[in-house]
Amino acid sequence: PSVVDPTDLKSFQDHLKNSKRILALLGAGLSASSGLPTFRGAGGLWRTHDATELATPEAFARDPGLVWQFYNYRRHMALGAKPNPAHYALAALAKKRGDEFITLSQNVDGLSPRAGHPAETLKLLHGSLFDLKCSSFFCNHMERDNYTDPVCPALAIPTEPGTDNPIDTTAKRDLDISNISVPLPSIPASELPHCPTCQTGLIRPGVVWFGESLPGKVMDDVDAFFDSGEQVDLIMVIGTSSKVYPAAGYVDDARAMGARVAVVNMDRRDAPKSGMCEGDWMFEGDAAAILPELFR
Ligand code: BJW
Repeated sequence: PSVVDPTDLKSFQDHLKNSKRILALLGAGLSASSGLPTFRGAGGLWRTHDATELATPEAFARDPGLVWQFYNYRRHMALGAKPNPAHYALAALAKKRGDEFITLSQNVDGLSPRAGHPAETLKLLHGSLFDLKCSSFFCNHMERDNYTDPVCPALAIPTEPGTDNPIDTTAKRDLDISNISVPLPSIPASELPHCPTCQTGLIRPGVVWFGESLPGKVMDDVDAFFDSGEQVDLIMVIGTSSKVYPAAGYVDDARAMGARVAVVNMDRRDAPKSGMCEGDWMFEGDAAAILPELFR
């Protein structure tokens, strides 16, 4: 492409209009202005824990009550949050462009579906907070769209008297699981939800933790998009730090098929790993303000 200003709205809009195969890769920054914290950087802590350290099978095996408190809290916050203008702008674009456009979302908060994003072209790479599955290796139990809050009575979140505001216990409890000398407030496994199918396994959130495979059907759909061999015209990388694979790798896959890259992020240092190339765009700021402009 000829030399373009990486912040030029018009050249992006022209390219979007002329693009036939388009991808969007979404991350937690998309939902930041809906009030949901991101994983890394400011807001990346839950109580005293690094959020990414709780998103592992090892953390769940060690202390399922702690991990469930984290996910139950996130379910509660996501249910109370509303999709923002960025979710709606993407949903409208998806409706308009049909199967020319697929959205690969790392988000588990349910806000894109609630904004009306068509399910057929929304690929939830990391599952959903509202899917529940059995943690037993031998059991396939899975329940979709469970919005029970709290997920079980033992996980009820204390609220400020007379309000629905969850009490912020950050300062009041030290829950550092990496330091066993700190007494842990624990919820015994017997009080957590158990699998109705096998009766023995603990129920866990239907999200993808580190070291786990992404959902098979989702991977098949994404592979089919890339393996068709057809040119990809554009990938939009929105509100993600591009640090987690395989999601972050889709940018290079799209580039290899001819795509130009448009990044929307509060922080320009979080450009994809392959860096910025000639012809790419970088729109720095809040996705909720930028996307409605980009898709106007
Ligand atoms: C705004 C904003 C605003 C803020 N507007 N922007 C290749 C190389 C190296 C390692 C690996 C590799 N392949 C696989 C791995 C291992 C691992 C991995 O990637 N590790 C890296 C950390 C190095 N990957 C996996 O384990 C994956 N599984 C896998 O590959 O299976 C095969 C396999 C198995 C075993 C061995 C090897 C291979 C699974 C990854 C699952 C990730 N799960 C989580 C938790 C999901 C459940 C939950 O929600 O709790 O997914 S971790 C967490 O990170 C979550 C997110 O989806 C994901 C990405 O984070 P995201 O969305 O980018 O958020 P942030 O916070 O990082 O960034 C927010 C951004 O928004 C920032 O840039 C802000 O600036 C910006 N922002 N406000 C616009 N208003």
